[in-house]
Amino acid sequence: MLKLKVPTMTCGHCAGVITKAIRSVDVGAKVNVDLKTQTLTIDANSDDRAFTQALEVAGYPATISATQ
Ligand SMILES: [Cu+2]
Repeated sequence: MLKLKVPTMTCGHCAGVITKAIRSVDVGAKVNVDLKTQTLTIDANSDDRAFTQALEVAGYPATISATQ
């Protein structure tokens, strides 16, 4: 499980774009968005960097707050 902090994620539109970006890396990824804490939780088998890179490209730079 990967937990990301995405400071620019502020609304449902952002959440949709971000979810799409994550699924473009791993179509089977389980994505959970918490807008209140601007936190993204990803349950997938792909490389963490692949997700942060996809988010960067989508315009939502993220920082890794936890891996497990
Ligand atoms: Cu938004």
